[in-house]
Amino acid sequence: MVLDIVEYPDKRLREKSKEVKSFDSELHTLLDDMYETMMSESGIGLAAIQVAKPIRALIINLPDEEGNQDKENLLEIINPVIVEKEGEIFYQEGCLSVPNFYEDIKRFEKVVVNYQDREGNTKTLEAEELLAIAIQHEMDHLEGILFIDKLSYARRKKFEKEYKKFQRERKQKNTKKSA
Ligand code: Y12
Ligand code: CO
Repeated sequence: MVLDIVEYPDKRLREKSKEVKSFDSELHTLLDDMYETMMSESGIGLAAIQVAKPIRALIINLPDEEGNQDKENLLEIINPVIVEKEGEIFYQEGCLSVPNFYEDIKRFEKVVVNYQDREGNTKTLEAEELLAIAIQHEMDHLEGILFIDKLSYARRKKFEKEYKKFQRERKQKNTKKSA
């Protein structure tokens, strides 16, 4: 089932997500629904809080060299902890909860993450470049942090203005459509 995505400036995105303790069918259904939701919106990563579930779960499905998002490459990451980090990388990030806005953000270039899978098995993942960026972006969501929080004061001000305009125009378009 495709779920509604919580969008900035909704306060729910600021909640700190709670540790997952039950690796049951409810969690599995949520992960399946998150996947459907992410794919329906052309996303490559989604945290549970973005569908209003404040638990420490996230999914990532990066495209391969041909640009195909193969479900075989889907990562379901529960209760992640970064145990090693190094380097620096800039990448133009976007977020399904902050539509129509992209900005260069600085992240660690490599991270090592301990996490659990949907069955509760403990795993370790060594990630670099785009995967490392996606993990850090999604893990920020678990703390209530958005990539726009990392912008300079001036850039954030510009973003707020542009975003309000985007929201206004989208609302107008939708009102016209339903008239
Ligand atoms: C690198 C940088 C950021 C991430 C986090 C995951 N971000 C996304 O999955 C963003 C998806 C996204 C998709 C959009 O829709 C289309 O492109 C059709 C989009 O477009 C609009 O909002 C209009 C914005 C963001 C992982 C790795
Ligand atoms: Co995001």
